[in-house]
Amino acid sequence: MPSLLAGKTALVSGVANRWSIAYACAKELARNGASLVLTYEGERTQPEVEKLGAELGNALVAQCDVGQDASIAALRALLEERGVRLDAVLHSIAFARKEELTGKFYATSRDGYALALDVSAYSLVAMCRELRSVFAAQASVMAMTYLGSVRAVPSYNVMGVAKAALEACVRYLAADLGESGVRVNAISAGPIKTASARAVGGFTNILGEVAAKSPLRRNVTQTDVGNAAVFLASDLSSAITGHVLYVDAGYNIMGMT
Ligand code: 0WD
Repeated sequence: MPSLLAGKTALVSGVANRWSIAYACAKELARNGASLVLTYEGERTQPEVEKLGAELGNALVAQCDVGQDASIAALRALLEERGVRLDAVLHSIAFARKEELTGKFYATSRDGYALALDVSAYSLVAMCRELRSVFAAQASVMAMTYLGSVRAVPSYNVMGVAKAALEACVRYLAADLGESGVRVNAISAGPIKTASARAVGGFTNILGEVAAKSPLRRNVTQTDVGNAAVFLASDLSSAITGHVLYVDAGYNIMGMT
């Protein structure tokens, strides 16, 4: 079988543990021939990410707190020093305070709103700006989003607003970076039980709704999303940019069921 990503290097952010969507993406990217750079937020996640990085074939593991420009710049310096050029970059990071992910959206605090948008959306802009100098020609940047960006999903609240901003950032970045051959896309994944997802109030109901009402009558797996990441990282998607690719068993197309 020809390796779709042979000779390419992919940086994957947002691996926290084995259930992280980013971990499945890293696994599928590696299985299709990519060399990996995995980033972790801080000391809390470092040991697990180092362990998973070793399992995935000696990935280069580095710290990057996307809430800090200096941390992203330090990552760039490390990549420059090692002579690493990035053919693919996956942003798989989001954060909102747990109390903002339940109850009424209008209860969102000013600083909770700013924090959610900073970590979950602005960070993609900062990553693209700071890492641009280590992008390979025709690099593919991908960000993980969710339907709550375009529909009001109970409890998703401020994270829906952050995902709307993230998707808009994808379009503006695609417009900016296209002239250098760089593509920027989002994957809108269906709900998957991960540590972050469990913070959303009533998450089990969301899973049940998709299983019952999506055209394919099932939920998606981390591997479904990983396969889409392989496609977007590969030359098979060479003319696709600024796009939101739904990997949700078709749930987003449904009106009344
Ligand atoms: O249903 C789901 N799980 C969906 C998730 C459906 C559709 C989209 N997504 C999105 C999320 O919003 C996020 O953008 O996919 C992305 C990955 O989410 P995940 O795999 O569900 O969540 P998780 O395994 O918790 O990984 C997210 C990680 C954080 O994990 P913890 O559990 O430690 O909060 O994002 C990382 C962190 O490791 N993260 C950061 N990394 C660097 N700098 C930062 C930061 N400032 N903040 C959080």
